[in-house]
Amino acid sequence: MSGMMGMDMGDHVMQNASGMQTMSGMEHSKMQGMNKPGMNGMENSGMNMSGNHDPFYAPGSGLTPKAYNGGKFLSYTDLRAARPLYRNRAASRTIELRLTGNMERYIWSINGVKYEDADPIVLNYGERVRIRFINETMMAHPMHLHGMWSIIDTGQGARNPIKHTVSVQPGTTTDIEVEVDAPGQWAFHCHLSYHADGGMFRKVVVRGRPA
Ligand SMILES: [Cu+2]
Repeated sequence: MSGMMGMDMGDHVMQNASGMQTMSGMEHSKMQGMNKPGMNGMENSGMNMSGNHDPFYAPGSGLTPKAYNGGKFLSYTDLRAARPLYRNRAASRTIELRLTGNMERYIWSINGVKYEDADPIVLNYGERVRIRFINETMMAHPMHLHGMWSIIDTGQGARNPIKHTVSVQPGTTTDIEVEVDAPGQWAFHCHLSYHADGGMFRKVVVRGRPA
């Protein structure tokens, strides 16, 4: 993995994958424009102001699909809820989930901890939380939270798209929000079965219930 990471993603992400460096939330939010070699110089400036970069794919990674024959490649930025499912409100907190692993050793985890060693993620009934996926690996991870909807933040407020499973592309950061409206215990995992089985899996416990 270190070879691939060094080639395609640069030291910035590699350091994080090894757990040697902790970044602030603000720095994380800037990661999507910073994680390839050659981004340290002039070309970095204005990356997100150019208007034609899709934030759900790492710029310059070579991993953004292209549409041919005059077609348009669609992404989450093209989705829009037909009608709002929830009222639009701010999340009360952010839970950061780094999608971590090692492709050579085929180890998969969240925040560097595999399922069997991890504590459950505790949510409170009635709250709205933001979940920030930071994909530090070179694979896409389709993350599936059972029991509740994943609202992808594409900047459309109440019209943000609502999904069961959210694919987080390599080297990118993707924010979702969750209206915690389902008491009980839920699975939360990468939907590649061999990743889930390897440890990219969490139990979510929703405390409380409707009054
Ligand atoms: Cu995965």
